[in-house]
Amino acid sequence: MTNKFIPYTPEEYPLDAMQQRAEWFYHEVNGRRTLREFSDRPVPAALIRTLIMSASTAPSGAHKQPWTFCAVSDPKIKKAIREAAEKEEYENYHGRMSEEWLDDLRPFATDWKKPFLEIAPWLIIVFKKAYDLDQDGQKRKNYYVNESVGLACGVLLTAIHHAGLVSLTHTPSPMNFLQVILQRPENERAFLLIPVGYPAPSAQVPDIQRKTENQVIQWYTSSNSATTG
Ligand code: IYR
Repeated sequence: MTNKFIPYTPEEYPLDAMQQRAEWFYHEVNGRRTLREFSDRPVPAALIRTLIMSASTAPSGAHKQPWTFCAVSDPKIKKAIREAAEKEEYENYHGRMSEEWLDDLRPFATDWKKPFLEIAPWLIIVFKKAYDLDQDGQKRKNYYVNESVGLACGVLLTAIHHAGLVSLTHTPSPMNFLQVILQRPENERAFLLIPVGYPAPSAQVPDIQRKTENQVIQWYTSSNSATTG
């Protein structure tokens, strides 16, 4: 199928305005923190819809958008998810995780108990789709599914923070129970579970530092690259 091409002219800013916008954005995203203590204060579904639609703008392999976002506020479903997640996490913390892994997690004070799965007003469960089914029920392959869904989740977390809410990137493992509880079709696999809401009034976060630019950027410019040949 050939696609029609249309013009695309993004807004261009003078360089100083561009630098300022970049710095504002850095300041904003640098203020995002993963939170484990949520308030039960309600969040309107309309807001969740808009945040998810932002996530769904992410680039994806061959523009297949290989994702489904399940937005759960039903207390019965949240309870079922909590119970199933805690069952798996209990096993993780009592033998399935290595000592090194448990040591690495100690600063974050996590354990097998996941009360936030019932307290947060919304759970967004992101599913990846290895393939889609066309009208005739034939499998249509998706591409770079992990990369695509990972990008969409990054946009989602950024949109949640931009709106003034908090989230937790939760990875109960294994996650098959989510497919069962939410009755998802065979082509969908749970990717991330993201509680969303307001922070609990007393919420605290671990005092962590982010890596510096020297630790995360390697420059290869004409003034510093080693030349070959
Ligand atoms: N899935 C477990 C363990 C866990 C693993 C990592 I890596 C974290 O950054 C945090 C927790 C849990 O959710 O507790």
